[in-house]
Amino acid sequence: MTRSKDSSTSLRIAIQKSGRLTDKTVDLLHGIGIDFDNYKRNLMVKTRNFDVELLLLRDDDIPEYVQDGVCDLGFVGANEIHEKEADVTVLRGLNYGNCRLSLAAPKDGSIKKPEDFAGKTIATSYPNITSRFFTEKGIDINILEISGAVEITPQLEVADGISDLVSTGGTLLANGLEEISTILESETKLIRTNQELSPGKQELVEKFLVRIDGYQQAKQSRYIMMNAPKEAIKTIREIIPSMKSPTIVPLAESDMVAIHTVIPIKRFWIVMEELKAAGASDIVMLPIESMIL
Ligand code: PRT
Ligand code: ZN
Repeated sequence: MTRSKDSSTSLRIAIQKSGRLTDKTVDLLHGIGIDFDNYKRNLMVKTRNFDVELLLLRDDDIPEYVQDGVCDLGFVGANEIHEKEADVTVLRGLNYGNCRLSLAAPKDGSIKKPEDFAGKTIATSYPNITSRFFTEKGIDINILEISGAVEITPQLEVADGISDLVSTGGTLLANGLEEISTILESETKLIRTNQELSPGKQELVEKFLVRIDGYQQAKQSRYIMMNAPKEAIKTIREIIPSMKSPTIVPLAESDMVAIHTVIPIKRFWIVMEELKAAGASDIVMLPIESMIL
């Protein structure tokens, strides 16, 4: 289904129509200033302020649509990219939709490691990834390919174990299964077609990436403000690994200053106690919309 080259000038982006990735992908697109609505009712949506059209698809179909150039970019889980063995380029990992494809078996059974699956039947919606895993280990298994409710197959005695996506592990637990081994770690990826893009489209891809990077960077950072005695500035600057030099503003009380800076969110919780010990007070942390470095 390869699209004839450059049949449109808009960048065509595939996203999941309705599922676990949809809300976060839509939030991300809105977050980088791409406006659209009615995506729940339509299969194709034009955006208002960026030369992009969105194609709303089942996640399973996204790798192939991007591979074939029907869509230029796509947002989809690494699990689907690997399962479809899609010939695409991963541009960014997006750190949502995180999960893992794992082998699991009945808790009270005899299967405790991958080798114990030899000669057994594994139910899965990921036959390719699962077969490759066992082939690489030289272990013969039988695959039962099913599209849903994989976790109940051992209870129904149609499979000895399963290979399925896990995030919290609650579903395995509820079905009397235990995780044996992780086959693949997954997150949502932004993928690009390997078909040639026109210079105009390539430029749009680059602009899109700048926005995504700004958004990602902002999500991981916080703007923090605090008051501190002047003599604590040196110590506080050593504690805060700020982006550039922090902003220091004098306060009405002549021996006090306000210090403003940007800090990785993970770091904030580590250094907060140190900041207080150094004399900082009234520490305020604010989310950042976007950050273009
Ligand atoms: O209709 P369409 O084909 O588009 O959607 P879908 O039903 O095939 O997929 P969907 O929306 O369920 O998942 C979309 C993507 O989300 C997956 O391809 C993964 O990349 C990602 N993802 C992240 C997950 C999970 N976490 C997840 N936990 N996909 C599925 N699950 C299921 C899993 O299959 C199992 O049934 O959740 C259950 C386990 O969850 P825990 O939390 O109990 O471990
Ligand atoms: Zn699917």
